Amino acid sequence: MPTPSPAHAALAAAFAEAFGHAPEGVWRAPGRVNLIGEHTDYNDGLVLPFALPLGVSVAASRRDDGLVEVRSLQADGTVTAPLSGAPGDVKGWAAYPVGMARVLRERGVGGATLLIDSDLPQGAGLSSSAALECATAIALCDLHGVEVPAAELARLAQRAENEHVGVPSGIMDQSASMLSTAGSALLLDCRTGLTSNVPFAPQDAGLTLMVIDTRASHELTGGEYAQRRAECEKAAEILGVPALRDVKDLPGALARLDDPVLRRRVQHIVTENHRVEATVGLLRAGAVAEIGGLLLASHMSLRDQYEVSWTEANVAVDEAVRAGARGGRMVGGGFGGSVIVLTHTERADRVRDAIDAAYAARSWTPPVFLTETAPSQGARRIA
Ligand code: GAF
Repeated sequence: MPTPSPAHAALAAAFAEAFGHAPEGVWRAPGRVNLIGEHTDYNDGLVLPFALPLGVSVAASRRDDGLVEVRSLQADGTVTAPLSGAPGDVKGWAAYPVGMARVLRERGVGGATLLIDSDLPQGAGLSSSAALECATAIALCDLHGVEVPAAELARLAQRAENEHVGVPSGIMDQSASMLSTAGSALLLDCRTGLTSNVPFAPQDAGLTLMVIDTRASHELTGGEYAQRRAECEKAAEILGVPALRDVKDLPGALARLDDPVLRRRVQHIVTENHRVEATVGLLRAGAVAEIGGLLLASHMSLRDQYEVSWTEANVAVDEAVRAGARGGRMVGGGFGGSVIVLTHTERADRVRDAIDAAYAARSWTPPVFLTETAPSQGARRIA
């Protein structure tokens, strides 16, 4: 059994105070940063995320009365819901853990009392939802002695989000949270489910990967995400392929699409899959600095072709490059959230100052530069 850290001991103590008995354990699942491969997951394509040290912890105890009871240190009130309930009867943040418990019920997993704590910034596009689902999933499975392989738990967590929260998200975030390994990014083929670890240690090459919360809040429930997904499905249907991953002749495909919006979406998805492959090739060759140009190309494609970037992200990336960074891009679903910037470590202060100054000149809420960004381990029991 791992030794509890002070934060986890405090969560266990808060659980005991809230519910009158000690939890049976504490479980934790991380948020993620996607190095490259954006919006490719629901097109059966390639993604390359890594897990952050930041995440969601869950202190929990088993219950056998067909109920799940959830409380969060970041929210008011307690939600108690039947495992047999229907999608939509629980709203807000509680829909994620309750939805997870309901999906797991099909595997013979019962209920629990859960106290949740998160050190992920809210609305920063770093997958706090997936972390919450995955931490809940491993806690419930452990408590009820049900073994489900991690890749399958990721799929069940995706289903919980799709069916019980109503967000048609792909498989990337839950896979990153469940399957990541410290020191590596996770190459995931979203069609086959095959994964491999790609060592990612920019500091060994004198580089820093900055993760910057642009303070423009991100929401997947807004409808734009679902619209992008529908556009991709429509383009694939017109082109007669199972998914845009299968488009091999890009000019030929573009010539067959009359709608300029669909042409732009296809352009992004097809080229983004190639950028993931190129990034993996460079990382495996030990040429970390060279991925900067690919990050930048991804950003421009998400900005101009996929049209999911936002003003603060564009300014942050532009300023970073002007200040000498190797590259950078928006990460996640878009319309708010975080950017990453790859820079030589000796230039990191200059890059940071340039972004801060650009924000100040526009009177924007200052960005937050995350300090804990090392590629970390996926979901696990911690106490
Ligand atoms: C969000 C979704 F949840 C992921 O599945 C993925 O599509 C991502 O946006 C874009 O790459 O994080």
